[in-house]
Amino acid sequence: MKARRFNATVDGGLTAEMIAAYREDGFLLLEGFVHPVTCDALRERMTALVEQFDPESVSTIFSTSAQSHARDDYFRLSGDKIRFFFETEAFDGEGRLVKNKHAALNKVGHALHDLDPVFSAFSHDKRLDRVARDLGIAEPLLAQSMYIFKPPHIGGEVNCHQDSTFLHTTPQSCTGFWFALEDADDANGGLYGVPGGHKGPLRSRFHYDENDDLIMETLDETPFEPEERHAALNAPKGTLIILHGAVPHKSAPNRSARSRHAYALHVVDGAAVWSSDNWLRRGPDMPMSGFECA
Ligand SMILES: O=C(O)CCC(=O)C(=O)O
Repeated sequence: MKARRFNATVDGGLTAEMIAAYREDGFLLLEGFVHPVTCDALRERMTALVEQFDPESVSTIFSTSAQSHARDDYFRLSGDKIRFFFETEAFDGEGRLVKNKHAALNKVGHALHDLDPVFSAFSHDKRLDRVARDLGIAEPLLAQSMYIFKPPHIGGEVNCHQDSTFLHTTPQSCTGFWFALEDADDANGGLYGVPGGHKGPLRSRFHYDENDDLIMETLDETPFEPEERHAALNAPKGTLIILHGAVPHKSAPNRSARSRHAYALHVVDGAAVWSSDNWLRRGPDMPMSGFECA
């Protein structure tokens, strides 16, 4: 199944045709939204951050299953930090890294957009504000950022999900802004989405329960659409893919020799009510910012 695609406008604004496609499909592919030089600058910045990161500093967290509590905490407390997460296939049976750290990471999250000057400058962008408002988000707020590596050979699959499962508001408002920093296609673990799937129900919510444990609560038993309803969202470098929070999407494992770096921002509407039991927590000194205020 083929996905519709558009060329980004110069000022980032959305045409009536783009808005109609988004409303119908639940996603929107805008080719050429990010200049290739900017993609390279973000990749270089991440290379420098990974260079400064010492895997030994988290080796106890990732090395043994006995440390699963520490691993959970490392994730739970990452909402307002820059933390590094490895691919599961990056370790051998003894818990030792089998790859160079640059080729072993799954992602970095979840507050690059606040804490790193280069990612902050990229994320706080008038053009993105315009896009969000054109989509009807009254008060766009940046909830989280992720740099996703999908490294060669061991890049893990991302199972089919809806982003409002993880970042929930009432009414639902989560919207993903996913930037291809390299070509992403069906050979190196590109995205797939279900056209029109955002019109279906939200299947689950990932949130804290009354014991402060993270749980995946089923809201609706409707299964996700079968394989043949998933369109490949092939994205040349520089493409912005906007994902409605209810659209089922996934990405394949990367068994190819090419990496598939991407940067994703997830936005919620400040006019909606943030669910206080969401997994993502930020300190009182770090309120969410909009696209325009760095
Ligand atoms: O980059 C990927 O492989 C998955 C990204 C994704 O699912 C998301 O940003 O919501």
